[in-house]
Amino acid sequence: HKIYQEILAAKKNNQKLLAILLDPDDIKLEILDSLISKINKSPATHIFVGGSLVQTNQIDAIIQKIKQHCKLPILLFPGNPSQISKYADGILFLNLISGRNPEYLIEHQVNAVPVLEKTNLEIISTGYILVENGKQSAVERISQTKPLDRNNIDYVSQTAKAGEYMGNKLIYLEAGSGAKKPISLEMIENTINKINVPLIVGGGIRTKAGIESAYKAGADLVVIGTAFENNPNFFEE
Ligand code: 1GP
Repeated sequence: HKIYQEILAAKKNNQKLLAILLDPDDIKLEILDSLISKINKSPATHIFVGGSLVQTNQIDAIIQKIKQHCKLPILLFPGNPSQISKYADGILFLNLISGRNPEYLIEHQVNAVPVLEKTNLEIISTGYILVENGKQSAVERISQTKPLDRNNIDYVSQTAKAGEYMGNKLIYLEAGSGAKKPISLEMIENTINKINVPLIVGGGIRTKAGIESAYKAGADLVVIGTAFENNPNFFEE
């Protein structure tokens, strides 16, 4: 349980974590080397690999290549069991607890077991909460679930707490990739005050100031996908 223990230790020491999310569909293998060198120069502490709908069969190749040149832990962030790669270090074993679709609450998870048994991945149970952000997200479309109301912050933190009670080791507040509005600071504060497990926040965070304010509000780990994808110099500027 090395990766999770490190996340817990960071939380204890008030050391903030940053994940760069790479969507295998958007990555060309030819530019991966230059992306990896940007990641190595960035403040990132983790790499997440995945997306709601990954169509490529390049996940293994992409992860193997990252492993060769980068020491950061690689966590799968899968939309379904076909996105599991034994070459990663661990997997966010997601439960879409904002939704009411049994496929994303238990069915995919059951189907993932025989795949996971052929790997040594560290499995980290993660309560995944999709919050409405002003436009429909890929998660909403693919999972056929409704996001939670961004104005009902008590219901969001109540959902997070239920996830913790059910055994989730991490809670992930997700506005959706490319969200118009990121998770509000008030929602982050309200949630972190309620839960004891580390809190991941992502979706629609486009600036360094946005990252800093999410940390100040209580996020333990911030995820940056689109901003880095659109501009690999994001962390240098
Ligand atoms: C999406 O939370 C992640 O699952 C990251 O979102 O692409 O908007 O950074 P962005």
